[in-house]
Amino acid sequence: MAALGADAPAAAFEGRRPRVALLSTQLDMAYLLPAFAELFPEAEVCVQAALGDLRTIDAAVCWMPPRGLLARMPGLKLIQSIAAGIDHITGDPALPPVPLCRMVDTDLAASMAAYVCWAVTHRQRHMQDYVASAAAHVWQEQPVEPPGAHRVGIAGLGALGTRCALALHAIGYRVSGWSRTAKSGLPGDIALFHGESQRAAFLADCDTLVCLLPYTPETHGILDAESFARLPRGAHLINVGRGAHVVEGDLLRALDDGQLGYATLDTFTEEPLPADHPYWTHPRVLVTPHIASRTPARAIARLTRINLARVLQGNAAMVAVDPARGY
Ligand code: NDP
Ligand code: OXD
Repeated sequence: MAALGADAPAAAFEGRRPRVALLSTQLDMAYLLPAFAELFPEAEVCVQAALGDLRTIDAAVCWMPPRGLLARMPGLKLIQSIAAGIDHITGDPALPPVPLCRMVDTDLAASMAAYVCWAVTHRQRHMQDYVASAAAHVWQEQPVEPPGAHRVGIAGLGALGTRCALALHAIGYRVSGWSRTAKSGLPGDIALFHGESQRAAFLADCDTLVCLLPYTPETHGILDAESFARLPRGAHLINVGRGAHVVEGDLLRALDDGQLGYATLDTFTEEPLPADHPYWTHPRVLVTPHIASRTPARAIARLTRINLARVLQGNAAMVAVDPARGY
C-alpha cells in the first residue's frame, strides 16, 4: 500500500464536493476529522450526530455502524471499514450492495507484529512470573529456552498473519502457518498448511497458536474443545482475530484442566468485555482491550479518498472485500 494517496486522481472530485459520513455505535469518530481535513480536502466530512440529508452521502467510513443506517443512504457508493476486519459491518442484515473495503496498511501490520511478538515472548520467557517476583522484590530466575525450541503457529496467513510470521521467524521462533488456500513466497523453513484437511497437522505443532483469521461462517467457533485437544498439552492461545472465533466455555475448561497453559485475548464477543466476565480474574488469562493494532487516521483518510475516486471513475476499489469469501 506504499502508493496510497500519491496517485488518487483529484479529477474525480472536480466540480463536486463528496459527502463522507463517519459512523460508529462504539467510537467517537471525530478523531478522524483532522486527518480527513488534511488528506481528503475535497470532502465534506460529517459525524453521525450531524449527517444532514442522508440522500447526499457518497461514502460511509465505519466501525460498528448503526444497523439499518447505511440502507437509508440511496446515493452511497462506498463503505470503508476503518479496520482490517469487516464483520462489524456485514452483521447488518440491511447492508446495501455497494463496494465494501477493508484496511491493509503497513503501520497496522507492524503494530500487529509487535503485539504478537510481545505476547509470544511474554509467555515463553515467563514474564508474568517476573512481574510477580518484582512486586515481591524477589530475584528469581526462570528457565531460558531459545526461540528455536518454541513452535508458533499462525492461523491466517493474510496481510497481518504473514507480517507476524516474518517477524517471529526473524527472532528465531519455529514458525508455521495455516490458510484457506496454499501459500508460497515465505522463507522455506516456515511450515505451511492449508485447508481443513491440514488443520489437525498444523495444530499438533503449535506450542503457541496465534489466531489471525477473519470472522466468517467458516471460522465461527473454530477455537473450540476439538481444536484445543489437538494442540500440544499446555499450549498458549493468542486470539487477536475475533471473540466469536472462541467457544468461551471450551476455552475456560481447557485452561482449567491444563490442556491450555495460557491465553492472551485481545478480542471478545462483547466489547468492552463485561466487568464480571470470568476472563478478567482467570489466573492464566491476560486480557487486552482490542488494541493489538490500530489503523492510523491518516491511512484511513488516504484510502477513503483513493477508493471513492476510483469508484466514481468506474474503477474497482482497493482492498475490496469479496462477498463470496466473506473477507
Ligand atoms: P486477510 O484477509 O489479509 O487474511 C486472512 C487470512 O485468513 C488469509 O490467509 C486467509 O486464507 C485465511 N483464512 C480465511 N478463512 C479461512 C479458513 N476458513 N480457513 C483457513 N484460513 C482462512 O486478513 P488480515 O490479515 O488483514 O486480518 C485478519 C484478521 O485480523 C481481521 O479479519 C480481524 O479479524 C483481525 N484483526 C484484529 C485486530 C486487533 O487489533 N485485534 C486488528 C486488525 C485485524 P487465504 O490466504 O487462503 O485467503
Ligand atoms: C480490526 C482492526 O479489524 O482493528 O480489529 O483493524
